[in-house]
Amino acid sequence: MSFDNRIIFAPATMVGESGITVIRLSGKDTFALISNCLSKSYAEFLPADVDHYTSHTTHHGYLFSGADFIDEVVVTFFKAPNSYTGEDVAEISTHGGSYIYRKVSDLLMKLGAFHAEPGEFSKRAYLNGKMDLAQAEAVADLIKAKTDQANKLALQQLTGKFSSKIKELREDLINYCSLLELELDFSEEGIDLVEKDVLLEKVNKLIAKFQSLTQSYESGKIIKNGVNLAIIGRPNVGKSSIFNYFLDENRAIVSDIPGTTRDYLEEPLIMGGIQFNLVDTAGIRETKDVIEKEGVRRSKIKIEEADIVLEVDDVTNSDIAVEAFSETDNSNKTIKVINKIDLMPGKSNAALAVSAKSGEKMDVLEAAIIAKAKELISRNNQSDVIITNERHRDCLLKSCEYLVNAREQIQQGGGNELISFEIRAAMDSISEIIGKTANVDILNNIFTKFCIGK
Ligand SMILES: Nc1nc2c(ncn2[C@@H]2O[C@H](COP(=O)(O)OP(=O)(O)OP(=O)(O)O)[C@@H](O)[C@H]2O)c(=O)[nH]1
Ligand SMILES: [Mg+2]
Repeated sequence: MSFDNRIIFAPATMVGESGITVIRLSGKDTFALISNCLSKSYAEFLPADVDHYTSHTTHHGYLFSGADFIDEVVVTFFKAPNSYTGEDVAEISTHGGSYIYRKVSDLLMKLGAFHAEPGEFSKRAYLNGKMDLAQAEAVADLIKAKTDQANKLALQQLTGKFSSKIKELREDLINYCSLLELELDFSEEGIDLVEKDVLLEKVNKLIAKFQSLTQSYESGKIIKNGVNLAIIGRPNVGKSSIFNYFLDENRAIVSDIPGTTRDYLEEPLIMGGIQFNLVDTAGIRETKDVIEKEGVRRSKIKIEEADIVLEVDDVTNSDIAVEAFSETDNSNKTIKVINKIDLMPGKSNAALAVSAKSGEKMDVLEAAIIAKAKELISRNNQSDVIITNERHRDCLLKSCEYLVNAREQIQQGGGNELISFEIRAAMDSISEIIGKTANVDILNNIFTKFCIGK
């Protein structure tokens, strides 16, 4: 049996105690398979004539494995090509519960269906031309989106706005190649179809467009994956207390013993509609303790990886307090904050002096963090379309390199073959984004990251 003819199935909803579980099947002969186990009668197995059901209709019935009654179900049919995968698709809604799912799964396998691989439904949708590769990737992003912004970007990509932009750029490149190659055919007649000055200007404009799209990834990745916010500082200043305050739970151990946090802790958090990955780190100090030393080393890595660093100090340490108050610098990624202001209320005039214990001014700190995150997101966002996918960014970078080579060729008076070679390579690279030139490895790499059932 060839891969394409296999009937695949997977739960489309979470399996467990719930109202219903939806099990999706896709592939040629899906309807015949269903008719082998769907009965209109509860009392005995009377096969349903599913071949006569019309597409996009829902039918009540009883699922049997031979004489064994499994569950009362509702089945929805989608006939090829008007389905998610472009193949015949059926969705069986059973009662929720893992036992029922196991029984249905055993039955479907007995009837010749196979468990779907992660992302296999979307892969089939792509291979059957129901969506391009960037749109298929957006399906996974949409499922994972945790904020309004991430959701909007995934929807933009899913509905093809991003793909249209890529196709537009690709069309431009195809036109330039065609003209250059056509001119070669007329080289003996000395006909000039492409004015090199005009081409140079067009290539320059394209390079600028590619660069602005590539840069938008800096914003896109933050919107999609969250802002990495690391809380750092010396031992005992209240980093874990601030961490717990924002999470609204006692996630990290807090004690008055310096060096309490050994390894870093990481938790997701949404503030001001922005997703953050909040990291509590070990207090940084010189130490002979091997475990604490390792904690400090890991803290330093987290500082490197952070988009925003919250540098905490203790108000009772007056030297540090003065230094920190004067160095609130909004141009870099650090926000300096003084904690334990409840111990020295006189210092509370400073903008970022807080108390994680009493909650005083913690709202001001939250607002400062959100403002910095917003600034980060808008900083690299000059394009009308935002890249959220590293693979797309890499394809654009590669494509841009070829365009830079093409520009050099034009400037140095290179022949049409050389210029057109570079432009064609640039075109192939951006074509990979929407999957026009994607190979099997690229596809596998993309779809194996999907969840089962999508
Ligand atoms: N008075 C007061 N005490 C605080 C405040 N925040 C934290 N503390 C206390 O300071 C001590 C240290 O707090 P932690 O949150 O464990 O400090 P830390 O920076 O994570 O310390 P390490 O993990 O050892 O680096 C604990 O006794 C806390 O109760 C505050 O705002 N006011
Ligand atoms: Mg700590």
